[in-house]
Amino acid sequence: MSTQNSDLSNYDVSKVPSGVGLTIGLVVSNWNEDITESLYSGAYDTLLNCGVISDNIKRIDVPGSFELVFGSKKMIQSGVDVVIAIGCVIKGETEHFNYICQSVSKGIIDLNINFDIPVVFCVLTDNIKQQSIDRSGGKFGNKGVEAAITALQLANLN
Ligand code: DLZ
Repeated sequence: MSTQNSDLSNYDVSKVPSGVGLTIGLVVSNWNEDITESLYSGAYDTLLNCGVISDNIKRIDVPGSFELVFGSKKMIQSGVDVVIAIGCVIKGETEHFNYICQSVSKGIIDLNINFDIPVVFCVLTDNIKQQSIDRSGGKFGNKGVEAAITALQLANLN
């Protein structure tokens, strides 16, 4: 779904399920770190705003998006209520982009099928860096904010 010309990160906190009492795991890829840190901040601030306490927001760092699946599995096993996998893959000159994007999306689907703890996909898959900037606190909002809201909705299902 395209986010062109829209900022989907404005939310009404009264319509988001409360985060009070929840423990949330954020798994952060260090590739394109400036982008993933902005996504992390967007998610973290949103969780706080929706009632999650800072002590209940856990963080694991992984080297790149390919490792988000393993990091998310470890986070699930640590006993959190929901996981957000944060990454940014930017297309280069080779096929690497396709392999990483397919691996991480398929891996996160597998985790969602095999565990009862939801894992939210907060991975930007962009052609150029400007598209990532626009979606990590720029003109198209912050996908970290949207991922945090999705996480609270999924935790509420459980
Ligand atoms: C190797 C690689 C490349 C080329 N590009 C990215 C990228 O744009 N975003 C990202 O998150 N990670 C990238 N990586 C690193 C891989 O995800 C992974 O960390 C390595 O292949 C080691 O398994």
